Amino acid sequence: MEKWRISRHIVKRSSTSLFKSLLSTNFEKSINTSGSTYKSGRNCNPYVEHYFQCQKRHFQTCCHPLRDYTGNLHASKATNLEHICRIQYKSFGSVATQIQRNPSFSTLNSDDVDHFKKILGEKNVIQDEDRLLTANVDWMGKYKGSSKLLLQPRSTEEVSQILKYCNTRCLAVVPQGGNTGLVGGSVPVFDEVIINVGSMNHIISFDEVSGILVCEAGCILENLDSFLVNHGFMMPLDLGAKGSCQIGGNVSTNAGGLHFVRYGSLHGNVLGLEAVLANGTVLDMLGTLRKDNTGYDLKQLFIGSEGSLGIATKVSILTSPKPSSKNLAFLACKDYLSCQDALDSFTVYLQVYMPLDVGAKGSCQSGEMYQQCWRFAFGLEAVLEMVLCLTCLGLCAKIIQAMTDNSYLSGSEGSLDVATKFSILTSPKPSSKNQLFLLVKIILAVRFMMPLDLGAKGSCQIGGNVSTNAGGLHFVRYGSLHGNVLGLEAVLANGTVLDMLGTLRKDNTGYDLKQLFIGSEGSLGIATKVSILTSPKPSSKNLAFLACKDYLSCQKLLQEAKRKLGEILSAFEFLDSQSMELVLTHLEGVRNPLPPSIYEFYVLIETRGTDESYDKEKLEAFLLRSMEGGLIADGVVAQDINQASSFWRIREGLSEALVKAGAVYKYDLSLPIEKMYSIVEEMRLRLGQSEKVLGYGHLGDGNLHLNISRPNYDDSVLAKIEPFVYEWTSKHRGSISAEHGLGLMKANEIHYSKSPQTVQVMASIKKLLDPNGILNPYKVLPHNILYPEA
Ligand code: FAD
Ligand code: 2HG
Ligand code: ZN
Repeated sequence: MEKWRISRHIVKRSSTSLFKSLLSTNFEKSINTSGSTYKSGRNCNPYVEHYFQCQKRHFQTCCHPLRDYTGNLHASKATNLEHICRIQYKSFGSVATQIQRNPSFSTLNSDDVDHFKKILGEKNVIQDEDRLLTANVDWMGKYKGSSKLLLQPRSTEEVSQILKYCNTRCLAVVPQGGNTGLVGGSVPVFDEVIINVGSMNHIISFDEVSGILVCEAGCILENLDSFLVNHGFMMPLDLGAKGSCQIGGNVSTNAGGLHFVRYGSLHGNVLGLEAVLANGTVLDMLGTLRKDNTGYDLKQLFIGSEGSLGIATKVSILTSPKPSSKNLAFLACKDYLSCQDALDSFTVYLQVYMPLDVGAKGSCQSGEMYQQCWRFAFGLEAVLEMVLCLTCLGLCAKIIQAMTDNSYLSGSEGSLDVATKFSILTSPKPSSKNQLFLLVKIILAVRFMMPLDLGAKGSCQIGGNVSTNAGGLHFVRYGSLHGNVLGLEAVLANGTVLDMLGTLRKDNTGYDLKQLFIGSEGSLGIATKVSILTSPKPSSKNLAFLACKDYLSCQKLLQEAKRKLGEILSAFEFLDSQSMELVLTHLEGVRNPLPPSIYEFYVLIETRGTDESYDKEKLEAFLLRSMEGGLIADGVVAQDINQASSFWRIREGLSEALVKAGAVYKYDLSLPIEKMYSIVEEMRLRLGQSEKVLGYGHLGDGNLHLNISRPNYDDSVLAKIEPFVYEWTSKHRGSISAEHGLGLMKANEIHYSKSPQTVQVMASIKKLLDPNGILNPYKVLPHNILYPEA
């Protein structure tokens, strides 16, 4: 008999019966028919409600007595100073003796200080001893430098001027954020000039439709989260130091935090970055697009580079809608093996019987207790993840097919199947390695799936997917390959094999070089092995095929779907009437699901979850409300897998239909969602009635596929399309290649989406890795940069 403690009630029963009992009594769902709130659980606990209203956690550990260098030292200064010096002497002395100050660095002089005062003004050039002491010592009081100068720039331009000067004077610098780092990275080792961007703490913009936040690097994480709460969003990142750490510091250390298991790595969530290089060059990579495949994703190199490649000055980040329900369980186990077993069965239980977001509801009775539980950071969902190492790239198509579940639940896959899965997974632990292997294989076959799915899945290879950073149909749910590829093996132009084939979910040891290869289109090396994080296979899927009267309704529907369907929303695709007509004309066997009329727009909404009735209820409630609100003109929900496949065929078959129709001018654009369809309309006006202009794509990702279909290619038509389409996209801060890459077609157009400085750095990287330019020549980079003498 196990002892289970749930809040103040002590319940004694076996784990299985507890699960059953929770299932039957505690986790009943109820839909508030009067409107918007969905409640789930034992009861609506006032403490929990209070918690949601007043969420600030009080982490005493955040308030280091010495950290506030912008203000005065606290009263206990003397005691703390002693403490720090003592620790410093004990712990750091031995390390310091092993490091010699680089003699080529200059020593700060009064002319330098005067110069900085000219750039920053007197008050942002700090020489005050107390404030310097705080900035010289790390959060643990373990590492202490002896810098004589702290600089507080207020803009990117000031950071650039500082670095330009330091570079020419050969003055070493240390970038510093909230100084909460735990590896001695944020403080000087000797007399480096400290540059703290804490004064750059403005929110630049926030888009409530996409959830994209753009801010300066000195913003404190907790402040950003508080700002977002008022808009119904939250930061994807949460960590104990949030009251002090800065977003620039988070990005530079590629911080993981407490919700990594759910929201993933900053490599997936950071959409853009502005960074200043050592020589003062400002690299503007501050895109706000969910998808942008125009060349090397350089910002990825800076994520986790710990201030050694440049100073992050601005960040754009994808935030998440704030969940309306949260639960937390705090459990006791007698030994580590029990922890693993408990995790196994609990995970299976949660996955099979529970929608993910109702987790361990009922276990946590008060906001205070919730906070206490979190201190132990017990990652219940961790075992939901399974790393699949695909060593044979050619197998991708088959693996994607094998792993992509085709079962749309409509009664065809019932409780028997669920029960079977449950019994497989709760079988006693296998005693030999072989059995374990077998079990893992079963789990892979039954429970996991590729995060990527695209129309070309029958032919494309995983190496190609990674090299093009393919997006696909479920990007909205599973995110970018930058977040899902855990490891890569690549062969460089000179034959060197780069083994970056880790299978770790987290690895912050240096520059994440594999990120450079993701989306580099074969121009930096040949990908030979990939390890990829796969997702638990959903046991329930639903698909709705809807008609909307105008583009505005599609946008509003997306906004509502993100809010109301939350974590189960797995695809939001759209096509216009011209696209529908083309598919109906050129693809055999395709029928209009909503006859007899053709509507202006069609939207496909797919949900994926773990609880059939819950997911269905959620989708139906959402559809009903949207219909009543006039966002949906007509619609149908797939009743079985055949119907679902026939709906998907319409969307996925568009590329094929276009090829069958004749010549096609193809553009793959990322644009702010509200602007996305305007380019289609403008193109129609520009080309006139005789040309077929089609708009479709991944609305959920802000990714438009603009296609001009005609019987034959004609240069005079092309001249009307290009460069107009690129100029228009650039003017609206879009990307000229959202997910297909640049290839040969757009190599010379890269400047529409990347700054000249960024293209230069890309060219330097290309030269470093492929000095003779033998890999995929004439692609990706502009010809005048690759072959200046030609
Ligand atoms: P290839 O086409 O063979 O190569 C693409 C690029 O990657 C080339 O530059 C090549 O040199 C390089 N490359 C290939 N393999 C390697 C390797 N092992 N190492 C280094 N470089 C390599 N794309 C999307 O993003 N989303 C979609 O939804 C989508 N749907 C599609 C639907 C259809 C019907 C079709 C025909 C295409 C679609 N695509 C889509 C485009 C295409 O399928 C993707 O770009 C895919 O990722 C390419 O993979 P591949 O194996 O076919 O690569
Ligand atoms: C898709 O989303 C593919 O279907 C292909 O990316 C897009 O052919 C196209 O324009
Ligand atoms: Zn696409």
